[in-house]
Amino acid sequence: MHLARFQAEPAIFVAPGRVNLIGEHTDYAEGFVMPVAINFATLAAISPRSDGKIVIWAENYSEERTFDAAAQPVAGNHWSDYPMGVVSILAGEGHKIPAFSLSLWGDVPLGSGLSSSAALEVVTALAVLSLVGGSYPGPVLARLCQRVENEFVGANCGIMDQFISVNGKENHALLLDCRDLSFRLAPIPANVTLVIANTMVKHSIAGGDYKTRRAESEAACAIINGHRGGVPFLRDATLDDLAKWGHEMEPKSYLRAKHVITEDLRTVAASEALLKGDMREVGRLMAEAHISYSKDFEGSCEEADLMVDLANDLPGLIGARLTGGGFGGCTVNLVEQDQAKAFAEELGRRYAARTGIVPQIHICHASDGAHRIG
Ligand code: GAF
Repeated sequence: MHLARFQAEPAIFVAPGRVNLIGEHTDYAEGFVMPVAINFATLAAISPRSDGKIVIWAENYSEERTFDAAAQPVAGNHWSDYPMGVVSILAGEGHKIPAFSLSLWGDVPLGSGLSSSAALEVVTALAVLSLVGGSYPGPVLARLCQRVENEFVGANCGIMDQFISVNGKENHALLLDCRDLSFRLAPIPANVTLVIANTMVKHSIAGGDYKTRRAESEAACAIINGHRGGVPFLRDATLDDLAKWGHEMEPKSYLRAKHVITEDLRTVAASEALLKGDMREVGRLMAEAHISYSKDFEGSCEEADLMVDLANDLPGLIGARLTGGGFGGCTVNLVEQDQAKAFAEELGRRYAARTGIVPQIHICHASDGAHRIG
């Protein structure tokens, strides 16, 4: 398609979406997360131009946008904010941005909490860097793409989504320490499958709820820090701190902090269990994490709670929870491989019968992070 549209042979890159097994709303608190890159991805084809323009074609929207390569891009609440945000951040890092044609295509379902925007940022960054002859270590590239969200798009997200899109590994989950960006890979056993169930309730991190939850949890952290210092982030807080000073917090702040503090503990425990191949324990921790996300963090919604409940007694289930930024989107289910097809069909049938909404249910596997494919 790129060749036909732009009459130029492109370099082609891919960056995956992600599902998070456990560790929700802990990344911006410098805590732990355990995501997996999935086999839904965004592709970018890029070739140089000689007319001083940046022309971006988005196949999914059947839309083309043109920019002046020498001008400072401005956000416009449009899909092109993501690629142009990358251009802006890379220019700020001292790269001279050339004129180019970029074609984009993706199958990460939009607004479903599977990080379609992180995949778009990461794939664009790789494509543009290939033209300017630049490269960064994975964690640095992820940080640059996070800055696209924080500084250009205006979404106050953490590092998880960009990090896993860059650094994911086939058949593995990645335990990330969001403080120093060190990580460990834990193999997902060959007889275990990821079943991702889309509630079809749209998710967005640009909206107010994500921001409010983050602010509430940070307010609790400030109270603890005011007492004993050395707690700039909830990563540094303990349940003991909550017991001592929780009564000074707004009730909602207390609950948000309780979720984040316990979620960090669960995430580290889940990664150790996964490394030992103790899937029963991983599943138990996922179930606990969902309850905490729903009840304490109030980050779920009726449909996602229902999707988790409906999965709970299905044959083959290891663990189920709402994944990603929350308030809609997808649940992630770890399921024994030989049961996965029947599990997906029955879950879809049950959910449709209860809600009247036909969900999309995907049987997925852990994939490699972003790379060049052509
Ligand atoms: C969204 C954000 F982009 C992540 O940084 C993370 O905070 C997640 O929500 C919640 O765990 O995906």
